[in-house]
Amino acid sequence: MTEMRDYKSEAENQWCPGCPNFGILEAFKKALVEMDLAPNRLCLVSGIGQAAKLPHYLRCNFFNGLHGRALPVAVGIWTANPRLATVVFTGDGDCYGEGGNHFLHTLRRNPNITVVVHNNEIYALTKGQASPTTPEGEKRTLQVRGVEVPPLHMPAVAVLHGCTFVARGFAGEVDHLKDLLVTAVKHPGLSLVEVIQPCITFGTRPVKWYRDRVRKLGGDHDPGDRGAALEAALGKEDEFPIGILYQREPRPVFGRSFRESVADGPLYEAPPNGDGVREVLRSFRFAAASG
Ligand SMILES: Cc1ncc(C[n+]2csc(CCOP(=O)(O)OP(=O)(O)O)c2C)c(N)n1
Ligand SMILES: [Mg+2]
Repeated sequence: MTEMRDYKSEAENQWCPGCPNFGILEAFKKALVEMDLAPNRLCLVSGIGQAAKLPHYLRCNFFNGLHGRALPVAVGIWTANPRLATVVFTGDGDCYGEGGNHFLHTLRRNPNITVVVHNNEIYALTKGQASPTTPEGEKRTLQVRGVEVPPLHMPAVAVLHGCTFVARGFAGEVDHLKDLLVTAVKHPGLSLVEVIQPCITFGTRPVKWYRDRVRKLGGDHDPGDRGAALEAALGKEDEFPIGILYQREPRPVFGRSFRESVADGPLYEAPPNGDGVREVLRSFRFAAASG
């Protein structure tokens, strides 16, 4: 049985005391215990930012790479070993700004990974510049006259472009978020969980402001209805629907033709193909000799 202490990390936590990121970490730990997922069956991936520090605080496999580049690394890890549960922890800047191009193409590819986006509507690590989710008009350290462009609604983009599981959680609703994370990790194919994570140091609105405006989606919301999902994903200025926004039957995952012909499980288990390698090396020799 997996227990929370299996994941106990020695790293000193660098988040501000009281940061809602702790709620996300707590929800994920609870999800891991509920799924009975041992640390050696999990691989976390992140880029740069406060959100991207989350893998430091769990004792398990992880890869902490460059800003905005978590997704291609995660796709590579999952491709090499599809038996690992691969989960990305990323920020609104990391995933939708610097990594926005990777996000779009990951939607198309549909790898079996889970992407958790801590949305605090700013670049928090670098002290509060506007991110792609900062509300229009908001004054920020660089946008001193207010943000001039409208925010990106990536969960809506995900609904439109092939993601078959899209959810929104709130860092202040730990058990609700835990349930979303469990369902997301178990979902075959790409799953996106965007988490409202107010920044208590550089944010303009307190946690309570968000708490008063989150609304749990109820039985009247059909996650299979794309129109309803889009409406929930876009939300309203003063209301943030949380829960499973969109869920439909899984679709084929990236690299399936490779998997069918070469290796079903991890690459290290694939039988060595000596003849194939020799043939490739011979073709290089031939190319070098004739070039
Ligand atoms: C290529 C590159 N550009 C910019 C930076 C500086 N930088 C580090 S973190 C960050 C923003 C992080 O914002 P977000 O992903 O929303 O995470 P948060 O800190 O808000 O959790 C930026 C711009 C960097 N490290 N690398
Ligand atoms: Mg951020």
